[in-house]
Amino acid sequence: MVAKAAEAPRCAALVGPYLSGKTTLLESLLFATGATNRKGTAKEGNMVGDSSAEARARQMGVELNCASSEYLGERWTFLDCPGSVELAQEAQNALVAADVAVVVCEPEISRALTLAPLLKFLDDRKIPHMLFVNKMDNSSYRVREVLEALQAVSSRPLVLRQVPIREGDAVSGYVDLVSERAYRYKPGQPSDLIKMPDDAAEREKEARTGMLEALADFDDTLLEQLLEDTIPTPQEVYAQLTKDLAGDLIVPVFLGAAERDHGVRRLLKALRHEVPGPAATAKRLGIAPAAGDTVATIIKTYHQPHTGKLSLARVWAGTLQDGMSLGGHRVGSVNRMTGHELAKLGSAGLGDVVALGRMEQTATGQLLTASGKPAGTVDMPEKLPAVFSLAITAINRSDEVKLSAALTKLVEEDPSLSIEHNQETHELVLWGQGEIHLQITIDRLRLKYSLPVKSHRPTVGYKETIRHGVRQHARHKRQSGGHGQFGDVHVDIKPQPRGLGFEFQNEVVGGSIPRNFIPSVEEGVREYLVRGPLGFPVVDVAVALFDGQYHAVDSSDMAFKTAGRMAMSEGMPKCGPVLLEPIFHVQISIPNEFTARAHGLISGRRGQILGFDAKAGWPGWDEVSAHIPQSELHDLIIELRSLTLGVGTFAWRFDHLQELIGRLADKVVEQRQAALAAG
Ligand SMILES: Nc1nc2c(ncn2[C@@H]2O[C@H](COP(=O)(O)OP(=O)(O)OP(=O)(O)O)[C@@H](O)[C@H]2O)c(=O)[nH]1
Ligand SMILES: [Mg+2]
Repeated sequence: MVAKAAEAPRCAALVGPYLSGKTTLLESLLFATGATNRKGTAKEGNMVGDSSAEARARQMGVELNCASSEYLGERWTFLDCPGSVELAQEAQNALVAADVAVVVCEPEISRALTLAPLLKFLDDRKIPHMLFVNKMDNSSYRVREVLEALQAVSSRPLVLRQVPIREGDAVSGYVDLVSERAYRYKPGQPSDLIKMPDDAAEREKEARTGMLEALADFDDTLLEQLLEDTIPTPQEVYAQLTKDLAGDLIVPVFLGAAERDHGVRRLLKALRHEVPGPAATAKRLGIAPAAGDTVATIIKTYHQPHTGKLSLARVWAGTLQDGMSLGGHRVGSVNRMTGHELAKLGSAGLGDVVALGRMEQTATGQLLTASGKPAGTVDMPEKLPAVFSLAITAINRSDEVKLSAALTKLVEEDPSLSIEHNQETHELVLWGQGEIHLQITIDRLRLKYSLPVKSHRPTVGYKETIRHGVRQHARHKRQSGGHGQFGDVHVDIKPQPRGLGFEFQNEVVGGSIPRNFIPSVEEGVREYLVRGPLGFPVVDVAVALFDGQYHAVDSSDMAFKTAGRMAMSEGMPKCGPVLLEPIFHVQISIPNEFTARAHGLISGRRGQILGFDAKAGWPGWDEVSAHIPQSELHDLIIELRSLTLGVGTFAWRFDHLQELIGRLADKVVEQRQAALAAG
């Protein structure tokens, strides 16, 4: 074979479902390429990835781990992404900058569906990707069955590249379907070439034919060769595989066990020979650098206690250097990142993934150039809509200002997190992708920023209104020393149709109250409405001021405001106050095998199903729309995920307020009264 010219540094994102073995695979890749000389394990908590306290405590990936290594003279950056559905934004952002995605999954038929959203994301964006079926050391299924289950969730043909060699129950090696060579795994070392075992030969032939037929669908020459029974050369097959991967026409499938280093060197070889380089990726993304310009995208922002802000960037053109200006801001430093460790590089070029120090003004998703001229736009994944929330309060009151600053940093690191200062409930609410997502955030506040917080379920936005009206008279009169206070009002309080809000009308005739005092009456009325007889903000009420009296000396704005408020607090309890609960429009999205369960979930939460339909662009998925009370939404995502292998999700918006009566309403009012009494 002709020696191949070294490629520019390439980047592979390791993605896939929760706990499929991505971080273990990274550990094995770093070991196999000589970047480390000792392998850590998930159990011991000493892998290069997952080094933060939050990750160790949970034995799961909580953020993007970046590490780089050299394999046969070529530089690779691996972006090990967390697999939890609650941290999907992290993986999506990383995938945009990668030349290839290695989708790590388990040989477990019942969980194949968990790959569906990820594979769809990759295919929608035509990101070249391969599957690495991990944990083959511990599988009770045949590869063919696993492949069938996986094919059901992939819109692109899966092309098996290896068949396993089994000795007893254990997988001891593999046959490569292009070279038709058999290998026996050797822990920590390259596999041994062995003679093709007899019992593998037949499976090999059949699988190889399947592979060639899949490729022939995209190449007429290969199709002719197959029809004429001509055997294509390995070079021809590799060339076709490379072309089809780059175009996201096929998904090659490799087998292995990262924990035992099985299949990891084979995977590395495929990466080396078949993955497109950064120039091709830039072109796919629509990045068009001006001649001589330096162009980079920010794929992740970190705030580290010792190093400050770090912007992880992929270079698409030119050279990045310490101290230069990028996007109008000074690059503090150019570093290589390995887990949480940084090494000063000074400069980086096409394809490199580097951590840029102290670029305070830059944000994840930005495409920056040295010249400041645009180089196209990178279509970053949309911010994932929030589906879970918690209200938080600093345990130490004096921490409140610091808390705001820390949360700003956490949101910069994690775009799927957001903060709301709720004006009505006066709560500070964290919004995110699930309970684990927010607990990780709360851990970070405590561990990274020394800010312990308490969290609780956010208050539901109950309101109240009235059923019927009343005419109410109120007089505020006080005689104390010099100036007295005098205000006298007659108001007509009436319910309004739902959604019309509050209305104030001045119907005073003949000057029984001078004009200039009228706004004060309205002010007093509005002040009252913040908390009605049941304890909640009052809506959909009309108040008409139709009569009153005043005193030439003692009347004042203050006195009329007080009279207005008094009229309301005396009148409103007589108007049949009733609780209103917020009802949300919710659109649940699930694979259609779970549609019946979604219906059950909705009725179990006092919801009303409005209809369901096939989800546009998602073959095999449904969308169920419903009205569900806000008080039932808090943990909806938790139950929905547990019913749907984690893939179900929903979108929501406020729809309307609806009367709530009976035991549920009594309980809500009781709790509110108790909370108000407790201050
Ligand atoms: N039997 C077996 N177990 C493995 C293998 N690779 C990983 N594991 C185990 O799978 C578990 C998860 O491994 P990780 O590497 O942390 O998985 P991950 O995909 O990075 O997890 P997240 O980042 O949290 O999604 C650990 O208990 C590993 O020991 C393998 O090849 N065989
Ligand atoms: Mg991981």
